[in-house]
Amino acid sequence: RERAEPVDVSVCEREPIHIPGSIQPDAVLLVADATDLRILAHSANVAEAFPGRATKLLGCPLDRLLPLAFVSRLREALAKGRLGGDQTIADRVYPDGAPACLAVAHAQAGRVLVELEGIPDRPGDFGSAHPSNAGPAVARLRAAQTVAEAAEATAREVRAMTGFDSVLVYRFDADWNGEAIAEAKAAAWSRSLLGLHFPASDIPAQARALYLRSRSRFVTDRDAEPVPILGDAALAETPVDLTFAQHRSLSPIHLEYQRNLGVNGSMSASIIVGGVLWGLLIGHHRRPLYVPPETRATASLMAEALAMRVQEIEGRRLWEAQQAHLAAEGRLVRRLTRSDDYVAALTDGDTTMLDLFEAEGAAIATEDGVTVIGLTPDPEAVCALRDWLRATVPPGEAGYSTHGLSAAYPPATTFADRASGLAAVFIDESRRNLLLWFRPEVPSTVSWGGDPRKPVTPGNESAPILPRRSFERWVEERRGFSKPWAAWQLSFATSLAQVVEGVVLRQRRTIIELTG
Ligand code: BLA
Repeated sequence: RERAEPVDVSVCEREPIHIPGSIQPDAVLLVADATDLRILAHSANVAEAFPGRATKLLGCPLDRLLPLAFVSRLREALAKGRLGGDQTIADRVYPDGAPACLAVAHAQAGRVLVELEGIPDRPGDFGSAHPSNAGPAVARLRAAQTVAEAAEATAREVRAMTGFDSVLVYRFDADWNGEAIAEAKAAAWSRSLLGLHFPASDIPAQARALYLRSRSRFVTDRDAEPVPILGDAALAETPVDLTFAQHRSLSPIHLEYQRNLGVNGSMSASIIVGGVLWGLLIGHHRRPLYVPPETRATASLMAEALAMRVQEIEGRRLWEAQQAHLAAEGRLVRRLTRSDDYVAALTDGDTTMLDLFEAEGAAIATEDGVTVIGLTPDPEAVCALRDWLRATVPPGEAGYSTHGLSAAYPPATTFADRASGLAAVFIDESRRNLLLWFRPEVPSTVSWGGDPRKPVTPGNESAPILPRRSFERWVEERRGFSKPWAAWQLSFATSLAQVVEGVVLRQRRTIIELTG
């Protein structure tokens, strides 16, 4: 059954996922005041790490529970301001009467959080992790020459290290939709998500913001009961911020999503390129999967290594494209400065405007009319477009660009095959002269993991909305779009227009001198 009115997806963005009030049961959490290191709160399962100490822990100094050496390192790091966010202090601790633990501490919002994770002794059902040396894995990643190869190599290496049934590289687009661009999976799992696109609401804005700060998440068992954090009244006022806690309970709405996907144990590690969340390295397991701390750290490092490789590959490609453009622009500028006819200088000869910006067509509009080269709309249609641009582009803006012209300018529907993409820059302040570049439509199909117009199903009393249940391939035909323009192409176009303006002014001055 479907609801008639659209569901408000912003509900998803309002869930405060950094303060869920609980952790996953793999760990015990102690929360202390960062000034006096007295315990303010702890997870309800505290007896697992400290048998017999479960009561009257509130107010107790941290060093009554944890080794002095650990606490003094902690104090020192705090004093030096070296315990924020993803800076941690870790050590093995051996509490009385309890199994050995790995203790990891970090500070957040005036509190110190110590997560104690039992050194694993788990039923075979959980599958074993296979930590491997990260060195060779990074070397294979470095050998990749394209983003696709790098993503592929990372997925393969991380699956081998962690034992997930499937590891995916998920890449965001400019609108925060995403695509699974690489997949390494167990042959026995027939379901493949490779090449599928997913709507932005599947990973809401606050989650993306959190993932930019905190780099990885692991869920051992989707169905495990979260362990509440207990504390005094002050805790209810300011709940413990778990942004950087490794064992933060994930959003129940997202866990429902995982259920619908058939995923139990999971991982996601942030791939951050140039300060922006570029994508996620995602692990899926059909059963619960415990991934030990060293392997978790290595998998997160692989996401960072991928990010660096992507930055190298994309940076180099960008540099090469810009060098080629600078050379072509240089030739055009030389002709411009030697010519009295700027339109001719840009539209005939060995190098023309068509050598810029991967355009198939270009035009120059002046007071006298338009000159077109390559694949363009008719000159009359370009004149009408010029008038529309003059009227529409806000004053003060240097130009206009789109890769879906007919949505903004319906008459463009008739020439979508020639000009679905438009980049236009004004030459002079009066806007009488302008340069235009066109790109043809690239009809495409986008395969979505479920109908992107219905990202949710109506909820119930406890949850206003729920994730969709179906991830069946849903194919969208996209018409009226060209390949998108890059931001640098627009700024190069603007600077070319400035050069032309200089030349046009010089021509006018010459004419005035000659006639005056
Ligand atoms: C989080 N959603 C996530 C995460 C992923 C996805 C990877 C990160 C958390 C994790 O480590 O598992 C989505 N998983 C995907 C996608 C693929 C995949 C796209 O494997 C494709 C290959 N999600 C919804 C709706 C809501 C929602 C409708 O679909 C809200 C109503 C919420 N998703 C949601 C929230 C989180 C999330 C709140 C944050 C979970 C957390 O970190 O607590």
